[in-house]
Amino acid sequence: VNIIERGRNYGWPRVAGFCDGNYNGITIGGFAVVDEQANCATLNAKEPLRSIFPVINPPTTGDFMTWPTMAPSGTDFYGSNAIPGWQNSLLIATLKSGKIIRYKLSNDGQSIISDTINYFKGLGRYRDVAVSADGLKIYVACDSIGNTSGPTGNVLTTPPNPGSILEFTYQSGGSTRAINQLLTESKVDR
Ligand SMILES: [Ca+2]
Repeated sequence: VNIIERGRNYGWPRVAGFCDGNYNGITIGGFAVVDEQANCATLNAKEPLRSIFPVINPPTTGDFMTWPTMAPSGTDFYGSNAIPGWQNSLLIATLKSGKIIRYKLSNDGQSIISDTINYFKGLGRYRDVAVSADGLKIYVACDSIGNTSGPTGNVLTTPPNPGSILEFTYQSGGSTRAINQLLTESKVDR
């Protein structure tokens, strides 16, 4: 999670997360990261507010589930005051162990002031998240296939709710639950 600034570089695939060297010697996105700190300097890379979570000692082999990053995908901003405590939050969909992550932002939106808060956790691959105009419903687009674009592609397992939009409705005083599968398409745009 980062703040876009003109003229800065955001690193991938020469930098993963912070400029901490944790991917030195690892190939990511088809690019061999020899010296992450040097890449940061060369690129004028801007370090993130939060990194979701490339590990300190990433594995060089193995299937995608051994890679601890949550594989963030689509995001939306929650600006409503409909759900208590949620106003001014960033919502992020993740592809691996599907979940919606919420980060509470500072009033000026320049920093994250919460831990990584998880919702709707399941086995689906969540491609995108959107909020209804009244702030009471959260919509989640699910991937239609399990395949990935990285070196660990060719996952043949079909994820739950393939090609569907899930609707979650906030109920005051209760918990959020998936109550409707609104529509099923042959494929959600990737
Ligand atoms: Ca790093």
